[in-house]
Amino acid sequence: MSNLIRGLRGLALAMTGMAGSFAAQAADTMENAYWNLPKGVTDISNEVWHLHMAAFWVCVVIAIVVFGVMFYSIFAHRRSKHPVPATFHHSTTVEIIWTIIPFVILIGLAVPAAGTLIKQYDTRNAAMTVKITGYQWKWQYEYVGEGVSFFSTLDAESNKARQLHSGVDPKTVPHYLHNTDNYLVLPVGKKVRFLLTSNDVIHGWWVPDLAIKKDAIPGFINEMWTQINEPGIYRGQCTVLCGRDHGFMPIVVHAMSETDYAAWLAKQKGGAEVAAAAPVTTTDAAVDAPAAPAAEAAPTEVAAAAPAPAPAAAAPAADSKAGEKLFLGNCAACHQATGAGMPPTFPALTGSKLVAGPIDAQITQVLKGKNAMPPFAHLSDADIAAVVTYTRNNLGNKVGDAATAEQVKKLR
Ligand code: HEC
Ligand SMILES: [Cu+2]
Repeated sequence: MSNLIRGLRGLALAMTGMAGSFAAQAADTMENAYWNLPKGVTDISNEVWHLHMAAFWVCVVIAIVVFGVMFYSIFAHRRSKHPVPATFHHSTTVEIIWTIIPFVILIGLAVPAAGTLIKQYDTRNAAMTVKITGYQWKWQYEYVGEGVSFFSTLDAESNKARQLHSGVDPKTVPHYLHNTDNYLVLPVGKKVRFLLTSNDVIHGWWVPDLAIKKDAIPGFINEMWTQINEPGIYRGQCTVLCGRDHGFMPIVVHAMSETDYAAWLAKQKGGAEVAAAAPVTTTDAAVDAPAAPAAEAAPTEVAAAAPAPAPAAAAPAADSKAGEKLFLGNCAACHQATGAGMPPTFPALTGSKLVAGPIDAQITQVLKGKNAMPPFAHLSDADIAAVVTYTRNNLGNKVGDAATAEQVKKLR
């Protein structure tokens, strides 16, 4: 007898143990599954994840109950068993019950969801602000009040692999279409406010690990915020169909410790100051200067304000790395990395009459755009000069002259 009890108790223990470990395993799978919403790295993203799971399990239970009753009824009351249907109708009690239960479920989901939503919208007391501007097809990040600003475009490797007949297997490219040239660097443990807008069409800024997703709308400024708990690299992308290259404007956030962030910021500022102080004419020189690694990332105002006398000193930098980078980031999507273009819509720059002709005409076209070519006025004078110089002395062209930042400034 006591043996039987002991045996039963053992069995019961084993069963609860199994159920417990199964539940733990299921919970673990849900947390780490690539197909589920990621739990993310902020308090808000954790709250969002738990809300999502709560709603999911409520749906699972409702589905089991509703389909259970339905299938049971279909089977148990089939016509072969009950040829004469029952004639009852209308039950006030049942109607009240099936109104109250969903009402309670909805309130039960809405109350915590509203709490999280209110927190998500509370952008007060932020330690810093980053202005994000969407462009076709890149993002600009401005560290408000810091004088640091830069563009973030698809990384060169992904960009190369995505070209038609590139011969590069995208599977060999790390983080294919999910990598950028410049990361948005943020400190962990600090509340960061974002001001989100767009320069052309509606874009959407989305980083799942931060549980942030909002539209960037021209003429409007949307606000959002985050406070990242763990250092790391978090990837996202534009989520609003924003034109032909919508799929090629990823987002990469690099969260680092406060001290690392401070060092990074100081470096960016140092670079900008060097660029502003350097008495250079050709942007190639400014951007290529080893002392100014962040010159491309320098805010437009700083670059434009650079004292730049001595125009004659400009030498065509035929192998300008900065010009090449700008070309790959801004122009290669249409004109191809080789300059071959995609005729008839996107003309070749190799052997182009405009490129071989007067430099002012080419600068103007890059500034103002023409037909299907968008304007690039958002680039700094220095950057436009660099990219124009690049096209005139590379891609099979040998014009031999160089554009200067002042020329660009005059033609704006
Ligand atoms: C979205 C596609 C697109 C991008 C990006 C683009 N262009 Fe163009 N580009 C065009 C189109 C389309 C034309 C032809 C315009 C026309 O004449 O109707 C053109 C024409 C040109 C021409 C004149 C070619 C000729 O012989 O007619 C030059 C030079 C040029 N682009 C330079 C650039 C530079 C420099 C950049 C990067 C800063 C750039 N383009 C980015 C689409 C683009
Ligand atoms: Cu977009």
